[in-house]
Amino acid sequence: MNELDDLRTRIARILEQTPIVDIHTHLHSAAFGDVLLWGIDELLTYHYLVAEFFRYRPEIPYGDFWNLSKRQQAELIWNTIFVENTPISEAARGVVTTLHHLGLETGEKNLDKIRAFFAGFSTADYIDHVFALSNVCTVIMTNDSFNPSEQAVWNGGGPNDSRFKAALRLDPLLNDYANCVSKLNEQGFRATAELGPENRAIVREFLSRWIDRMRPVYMAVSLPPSFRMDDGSDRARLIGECVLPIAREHDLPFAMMVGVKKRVNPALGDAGDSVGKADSAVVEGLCRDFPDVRFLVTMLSRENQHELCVAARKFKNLLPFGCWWFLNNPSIVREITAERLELLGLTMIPQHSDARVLDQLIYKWAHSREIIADVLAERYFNLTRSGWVVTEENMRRDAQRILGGQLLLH
Ligand code: FIX
Ligand code: ZN
Repeated sequence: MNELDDLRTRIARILEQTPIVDIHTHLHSAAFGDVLLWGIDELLTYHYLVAEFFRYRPEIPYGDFWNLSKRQQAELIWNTIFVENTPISEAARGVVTTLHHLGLETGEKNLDKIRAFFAGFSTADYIDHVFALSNVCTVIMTNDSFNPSEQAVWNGGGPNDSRFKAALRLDPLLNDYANCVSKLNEQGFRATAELGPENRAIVREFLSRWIDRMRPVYMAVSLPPSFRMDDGSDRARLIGECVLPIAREHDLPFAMMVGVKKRVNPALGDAGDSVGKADSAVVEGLCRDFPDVRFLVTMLSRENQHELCVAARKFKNLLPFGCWWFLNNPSIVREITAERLELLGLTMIPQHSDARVLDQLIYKWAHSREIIADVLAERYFNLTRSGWVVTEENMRRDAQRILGGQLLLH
């Protein structure tokens, strides 16, 4: 085995042994009940696979598919992508990786036999099993303060599972304020459509109230490619005069996920969102104008990645994270991780899973650890060729920094 292969083997083992803090997921603890998705039928009906299914079966009307039960949808997707074709896409391979890591015989094509395996677990036991298999120690949820079922859990004391931490997600408030006013009123906040000084104070109070209740790791919002702060929009005013002052007051990072075009094909539901190149100057402007706020930023367009790295070199309060959504594919994760290490060293968070189904922690982190290990090995190898000594302890420290939450969780 040559030196690079040896390094790759060693760093891969270290990454496997490094407990992951997964900084963006759509997972919820068991306290949230059915909101937590897990098992083979949920894996197969993941919206990534729904989009791919319709490419194999374009003759099926969207409505006919959506009228099927979840089990029937899963059977259709299983037969189409996994039996009649080869599960070669990243989302499809992910299901195979997951079944393999769970110890199932991936040659088994009988879906009911696979279902029987999952039927043997309680939700609580399966959470423990998946966290152990994936070596994820903490997941940060996506929490919607306007969702009645979420409100019930938070009003009842919260997730009561330290592995699940909150993120206060602000999409309805920031991206559709006009339709959010009534929801604010329902919670006792006498907001109105006009964003005058009094109303902005009410929104700040709303944010503080939910921060006190959720104790979130950060506040977050997804933003379109057209996102601007100088367009006089409700969103710009709410971010500049409510969210960022509150972020400063509570010393909370603000996570901006920039570049999503919502529902370009509404018939696909969650699978109907797309991507567009955003203006990274807007991110730079916010980092410049709010130097005492920490910004977590991920951008959806591959074309924005290099600019985001350069922006992070200019602003120490900018922390790039993850290879989001359509970027979470080995060929692109490799490219992005390499340019981040080259431009930012260890001052970035290379990945998050965005898992919507608990079991996805297994494959998303197995696939990402493999790529990150490859790229890190090359960086270490280049150092050793110049006589630098890279010890196991160094590699463990570095892995902890970029994957163990050191950059985010104090
Ligand atoms: O805005 C988001 O958090 C996105 O990650 C989701 O809306 C998206 O559907 C997703 O799960 C991508 O992986
Ligand atoms: Zn997400």
